[in-house]
Amino acid sequence: MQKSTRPIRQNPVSAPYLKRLGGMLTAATLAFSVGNAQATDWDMPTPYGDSNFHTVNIRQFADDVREATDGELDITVHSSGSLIKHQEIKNSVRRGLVPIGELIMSRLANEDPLFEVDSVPYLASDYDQAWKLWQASKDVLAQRLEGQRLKLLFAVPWPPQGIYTQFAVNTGEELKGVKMRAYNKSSEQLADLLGALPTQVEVPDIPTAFGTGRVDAMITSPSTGANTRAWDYLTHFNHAQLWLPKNMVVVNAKAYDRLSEEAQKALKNAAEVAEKRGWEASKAETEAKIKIMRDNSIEVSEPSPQLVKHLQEIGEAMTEEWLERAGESGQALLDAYNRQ
Ligand code: PCA
Repeated sequence: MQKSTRPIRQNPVSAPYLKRLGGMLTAATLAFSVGNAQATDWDMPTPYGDSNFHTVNIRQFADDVREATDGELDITVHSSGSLIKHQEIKNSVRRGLVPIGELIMSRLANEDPLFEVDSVPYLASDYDQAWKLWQASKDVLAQRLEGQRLKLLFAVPWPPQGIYTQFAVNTGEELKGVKMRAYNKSSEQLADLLGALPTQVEVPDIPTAFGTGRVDAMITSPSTGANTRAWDYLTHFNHAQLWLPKNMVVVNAKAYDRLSEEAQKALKNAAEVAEKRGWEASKAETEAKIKIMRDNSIEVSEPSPQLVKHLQEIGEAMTEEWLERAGESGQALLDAYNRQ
């Protein structure tokens, strides 16, 4: 575990507590009472780094909760998989090892294809469509998580996914045999269908994976490209806009139930605000990070018509294959999306 980023409290008795308790008590009883007040510390792991906009957003979320509860609920964010590795975050929250955590939704694809719906190529590849898909899917996803005693608090998309390479890509054929970094089932499947060689690599491990030659291309957003300094090992970004995968924040239901009603309310309010703020930040992030890449000499291009056609064909095949796996609930979700 890395050192905690929790701010050091100079005085265990914060000003709001003092105000609430009034001047009736002596300092000694005050310290004692506050020690017994229902102050709750929550550790919150996320796989992503400090400079990432998702991490900035959840830190703000933690600050909002702390402020709204007068310190009653104090969430400490642990970034870059430092507390718990990405693959363990969901189960750690489920088992109560940590009360809250953030992870990419599509990581749960293997346990339930519905969690992968936001990563089907070209099903929802701009923010409007992604928002509609989220509206159509959030209740059913929340229900599935509830079955595991998890509460889905909010979700925020990454910018549209594209392809980073060490050469200009004109057709899909050129990606054959390329060692492609992937991060979920869909990116792996897409790479496979292109004839590339997929390898799963978590974001904090990207520079090493390129440095050691384990990969020589990657599927990700302008955001992660810029955060991992893609220009150190790549030259081209194809803004293919394949899909917008979402991160979600989940809470252990028992830990949630143990909170006071006010703290539960504060948590829900802060989640709602964080979701809105996160979607806006994500939109702004796309252009801002593309500019940073250009400034660092990455050649950014739109996909050629041949590449679009190739990727769309793969997308159709993947949608069909996804529907087969997702069955009736998958069809119901797509119908709800199409009605939005
Ligand atoms: N960044 C994360 C998920 C999607 C994205 O844009 C990653 O590359 O793993």
